[in-house]
Amino acid sequence: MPRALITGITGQDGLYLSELLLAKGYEVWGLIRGQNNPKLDLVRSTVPDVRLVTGDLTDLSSLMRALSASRPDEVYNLGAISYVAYSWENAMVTSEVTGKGVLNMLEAVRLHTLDDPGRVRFYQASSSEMFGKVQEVPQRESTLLWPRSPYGVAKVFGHYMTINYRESYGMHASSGILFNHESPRRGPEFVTRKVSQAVARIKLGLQDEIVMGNLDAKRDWGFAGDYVEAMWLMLQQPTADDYVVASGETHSIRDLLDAAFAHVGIEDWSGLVRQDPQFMRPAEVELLIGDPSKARQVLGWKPSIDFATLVGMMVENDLREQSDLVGR
Ligand code: NDP
Ligand code: GDR
Repeated sequence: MPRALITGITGQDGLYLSELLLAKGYEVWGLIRGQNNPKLDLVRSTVPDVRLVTGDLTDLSSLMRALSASRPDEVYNLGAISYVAYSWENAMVTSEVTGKGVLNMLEAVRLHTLDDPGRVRFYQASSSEMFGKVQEVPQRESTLLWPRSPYGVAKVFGHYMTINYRESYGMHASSGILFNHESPRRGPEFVTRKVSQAVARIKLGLQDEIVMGNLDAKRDWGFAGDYVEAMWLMLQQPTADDYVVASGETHSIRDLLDAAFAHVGIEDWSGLVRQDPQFMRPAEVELLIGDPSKARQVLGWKPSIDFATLVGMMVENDLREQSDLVGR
């Protein structure tokens, strides 16, 4: 039975990846920071077979202990401070966790596998936020990186450290440059879930309006369940490499609002959405659209869920959740 250790098990991707690996017959271990985390209830109820081990990406010794306890064949490093807007207010801690945390995990794996550096395969959760200011459209593996947030800068550090450990020590370390991926499990601070929740509440008469930031930014959105499959595929390749994972389509925040409101039968949402500077970012990533040809050709990966279906799925889920909350 292959074994995997996942950091970021309580996040959106951690849950989907756990389900995927358990279904494939893996013994799955998840790194958690402590027991007082409300998101742990969801992990315990959704994937009760996942074994939990305590550790923190800022603490190398805890990562070494987690590796000794789980003895993994594959490590998926999904843990990070992942909310871009927050990263300006907390640039130092974002650098420590999202940036230097990757180095800690790589170093822990290196020390754990001195006898055979390729023995443990490593996945790093890199991000389309690394592309930042538009240099090329669509963005691909070779596109120049120009991050626009402390989060993006930290991800660039982690990305190049992963490449460096591969080249320096012969580690099987791959980096997935994933574009935005969403689901009903997305955190409510991210724009898709914020919109799906608010649209459901407006439809149910529980809320009057949504207060938003920049409506002109464009993102390449896909379904998280599809994207974790690409992570796994990367670690099944004979050699480690870097891959863009994206849908190849882009939509603005306005398109997102159109799709979400249309799903509940509202065509004109102009009176229901207000913009407020508090949700504008000091520097914006204006346009993301990825070219997933390499992932398609080498990994045989392609997304199964399109933008409209994704938004519909999220709004439906929030209609159910919000109705249940009111019914209680
Ligand atoms: P989430 O924000 O949902 O989850 C982040 C996870 O990181 C949580 O489990 C959190 O644990 C954990 N974490 C935070 N700080 C630490 C720490 N100091 N030590 C260990 N773990 C920590 O992210 P997603 O699931 O959406 O994303 C997974 C990864 O992929 C992240 O690295 C993200 O940056 C990256 N990514 C995501 C994309 C997306 O569109 N979703 C796109 C591209 C990259 P806790 O519950 O304890 O806070
Ligand atoms: P992003 O996701 O920054 O792309 O990072 P987010 O959903 O937060 O923002 C997407 C775009 O929407 C605009 N926006 C708003 N965003 C939020 N959160 N709230 C608002 O009210 C709002 N109004 C407009 C933003 O300005 C932005 O342009 C996500 C994270 O998952 C990262 O961890 C990951 O690396 C990248 O996706 C790829």
